[in-house]
Amino acid sequence: MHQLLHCPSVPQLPWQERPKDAGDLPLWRYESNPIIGRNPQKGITRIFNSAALPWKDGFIASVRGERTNGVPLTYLAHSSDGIHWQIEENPIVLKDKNGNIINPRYAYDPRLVKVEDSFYLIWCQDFYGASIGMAKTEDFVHFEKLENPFIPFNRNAVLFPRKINGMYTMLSRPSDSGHTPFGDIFLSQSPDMEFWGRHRHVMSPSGNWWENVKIGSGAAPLETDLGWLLFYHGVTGTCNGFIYSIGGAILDRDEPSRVLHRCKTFLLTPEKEYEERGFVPNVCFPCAAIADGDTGRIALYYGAADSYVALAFTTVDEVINYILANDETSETDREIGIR
Ligand code: BMA
Repeated sequence: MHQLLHCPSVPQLPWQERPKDAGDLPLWRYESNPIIGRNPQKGITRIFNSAALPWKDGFIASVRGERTNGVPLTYLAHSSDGIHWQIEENPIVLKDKNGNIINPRYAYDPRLVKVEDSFYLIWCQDFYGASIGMAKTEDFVHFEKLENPFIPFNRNAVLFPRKINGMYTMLSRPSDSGHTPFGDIFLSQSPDMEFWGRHRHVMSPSGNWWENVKIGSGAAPLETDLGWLLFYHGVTGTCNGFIYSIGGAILDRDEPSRVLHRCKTFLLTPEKEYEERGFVPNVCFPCAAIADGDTGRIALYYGAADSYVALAFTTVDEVINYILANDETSETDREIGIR
């Protein structure tokens, strides 16, 4: 049996047993998906690509709210069961160290990660071009905007939930200014969450067709006995545009730029109406995986068709066994990633 490490109990984790007709893949969908539908609140037309964490007796989420003027901003949302969400009326307000409000012009694909005793919000924002923005909070009331970790263009940043070899560690995906037709996952480290360096290559798109155009980190990695379990998105191109599926890999615990195992098939691909049809069709975009240290259950939150939030389930044992049974790494996966 594979185990989660350093993982708290989350008895309130949403859960449904695997249905008999779930097929071969290790993730199965929540039967009442999507959990956040269209026009969820005044001024917001769609919520998708959003991240959740356990908070007090329930959950808190940073959600991507696509507003009626077309500009995405990040909102907080609250839930007691991880399924039904109350979205705050106004977007998150960020302040710099001196207390000045410093809100981004746009903010999308937020991730939320607890590292030590603080919560970090990470998103894509304008920094004279799309790049990564970061803020820190202890109470979800006051958010301190941190220095931007990277120069443009960059997207899909997630933090590891603890320091590795004494360093804060982040995955990200350097990109271009548009709908980037390439992209590898890289790793960077920082002693203080301000200065980022010691960059390493982690993984590139593989030769497998479902992820042959670009890849990007999805959920913050979960620590297991075998390594860091990473859910990521893998993209392929068709005559009708990109298709986003969910992939899985296991990174070395002490040297996470080394990919130890990588699944050659997707773990989930668009096939339900809410995934295939929407503002951008055929998108499953994972942003958060919440695990329960007691049972090994995992709830994965993903954006569907740039229109909805959906939920899928697995267990640490089931998903790792599936990745191992379909393991295929390349030389650039296995190496440390420095040239
Ligand atoms: C990516 C990001 C995501 C989006 C995806 C599919 O480039 O912009 O926010 O879900 O495209 O449209």
